[in-house]
Amino acid sequence: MAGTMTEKILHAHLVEGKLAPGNEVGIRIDQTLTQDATGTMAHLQFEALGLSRARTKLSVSYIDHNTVQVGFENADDHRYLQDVARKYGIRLSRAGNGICHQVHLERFGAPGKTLLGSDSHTPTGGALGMFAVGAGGLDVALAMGGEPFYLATPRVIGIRLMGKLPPRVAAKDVILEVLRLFSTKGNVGLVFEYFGEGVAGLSVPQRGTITNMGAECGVTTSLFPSDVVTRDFLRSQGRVDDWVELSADPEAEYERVVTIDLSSLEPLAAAPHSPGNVEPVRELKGLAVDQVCIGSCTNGSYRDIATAASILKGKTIHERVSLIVAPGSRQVLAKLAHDGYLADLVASGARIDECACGFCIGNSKSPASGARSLRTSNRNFKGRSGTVDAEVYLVSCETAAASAITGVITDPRDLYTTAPAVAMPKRFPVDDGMIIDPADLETATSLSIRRGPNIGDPPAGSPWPEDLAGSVIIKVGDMVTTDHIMPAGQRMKYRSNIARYADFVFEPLDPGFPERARTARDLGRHGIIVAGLSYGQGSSREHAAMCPMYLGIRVVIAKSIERIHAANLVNFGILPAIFADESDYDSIESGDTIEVRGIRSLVDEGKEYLVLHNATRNRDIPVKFMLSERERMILLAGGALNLVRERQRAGR
Ligand code: MIC
Ligand code: SF4
Repeated sequence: MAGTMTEKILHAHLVEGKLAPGNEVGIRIDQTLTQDATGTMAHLQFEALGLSRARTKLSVSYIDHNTVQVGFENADDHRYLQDVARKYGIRLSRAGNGICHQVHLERFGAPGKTLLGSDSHTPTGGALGMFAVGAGGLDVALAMGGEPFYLATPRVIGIRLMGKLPPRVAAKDVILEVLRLFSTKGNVGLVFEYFGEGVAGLSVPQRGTITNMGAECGVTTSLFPSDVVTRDFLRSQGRVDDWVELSADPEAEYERVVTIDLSSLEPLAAAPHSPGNVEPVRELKGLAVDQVCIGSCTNGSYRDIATAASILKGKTIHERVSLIVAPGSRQVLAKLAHDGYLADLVASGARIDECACGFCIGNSKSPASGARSLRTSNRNFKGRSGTVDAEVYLVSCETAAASAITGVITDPRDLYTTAPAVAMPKRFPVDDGMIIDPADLETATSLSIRRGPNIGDPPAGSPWPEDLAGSVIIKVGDMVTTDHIMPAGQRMKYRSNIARYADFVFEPLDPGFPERARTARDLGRHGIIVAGLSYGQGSSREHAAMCPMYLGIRVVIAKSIERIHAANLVNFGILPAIFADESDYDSIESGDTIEVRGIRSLVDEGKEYLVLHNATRNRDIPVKFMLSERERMILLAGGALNLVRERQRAGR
């Protein structure tokens, strides 16, 4: 049968269920990746499984997020991750080696393989034709333990690329165009597959920019075919043996095909405060710029930074602008230094930052109050930069560098006429000296693991009650992201200390939430969160479910919930319920008392609807939830870890 790339890869990795759109299937995971901010908890959960070794073909633990190290907490996490990796057969990419997605593309990703990562931008790997998916840390821990990864069979959208990008128009503008077409909501359960004659003109890093930011549309993943461009990239990394050719069959059936003519694109920007808020740069021209940040997993490749450097060459940045440049990996930095681009950047006045997430996650380089910051990263949610009233615009490296020179938002086509030609190197300086190999099995058994005082056990959930006696603790609006639920930035150092991190749940929206939730919990009430459309978009951080669980939350009722977050809620014993009638959102308020008799039995029986009784307003509110049998069991056990342990005790 003619198939899409998604069908081919899923078919080759299927271990449970039947591939049919929407149907839950279990797939074998070849590779996993974790990063330190989600990875410490993921590895604590992996340890809780009681295995002696990771069971994947390849698992890599990256240290790239929390590298600011104010206080001992981050360094303690790094040391813990290093010890755990050595003992359990996991490779460890040390702090300084680069951002997980960039390094994984360079050193490990391979066409046709499955990759599960505890980071929402794991789909970057789709640039190499791999099926790369982001998930919560617990799902990654289970995959490391050899368990299948479960997902609803995605529906595949074909994106046909025609033509060639005009000079000074970038891959970033392609994905911003995709975001303009698809927006950041309503794309749950979809995969984007790129095909068409325009694909051949895009290098692997350019493809990576596009697959990376598919995450902002909320799709499960995005894929490019594996072609000669892929082969040449792998060859330049000394890994040509990892190449296989892979593409969709010509007669493959897509749910829908959208055509983008690359030659008709122009520089675009995502204006504050959503990646979906896309406008042409020419319409923003002249707005004063205070900060420019170039780098991140979206635009941290050699090609990206070298392009910016060639625009900046021989110029000094505008006196209003602070320019930060963070190369995506140590390999990128080494190559920039070798080819002279680093010197051009330094001469222009750029502040060279570590090869890490840095500015992107808001734990450093926050802009001034009310400042306008142009960034080449992928998210501009309000406050994510670390400054609540900053205005962040997401742009290409070309637009960022041009604007750093002029001090105002600048269409790069107005600043320079000849496009800087950065050729893809035939050979990158390959040096895996900052990747630590695990110990052999025999040595591993005697190794101990050092844990700092900030590292606590994963919290245990309690089994579901028969009757729900609930209180609405908060009601939020549309498009509430996991950055709003569980802020990163300076709070991120508590990722491995749930009792402390829970003090900051909903901090950007309502700092009183944790206390109200605790009070309700201590009175024996079940906490409820009410939300609008697309709840939980953005980061994969499972803490946005784990910490609410810790505070006694049992149900989220929303107009819609994003894929990774919905899976995380189930993993931590929280029911993700959807209003059967969206207008009921208006008949429930914070503080309302919600009751359901026999809710446990209803879920257990496989019901997909239930009626919540709002006792405060004497109204019934029907909600629906689509849970597989596996998910129902997880929920009733009070979380996935409880279920796995129950099974282990029962010897299953
Ligand atoms: C992000 O870009 O929001 C992060 C930080 O990389 C997260 C992971 C995390 O919260 O640790 C993500 O994208 O999943
Ligand atoms: Fe790191 Fe930013 Fe990429 Fe997240 S989006 S992995 S914080 S660079």
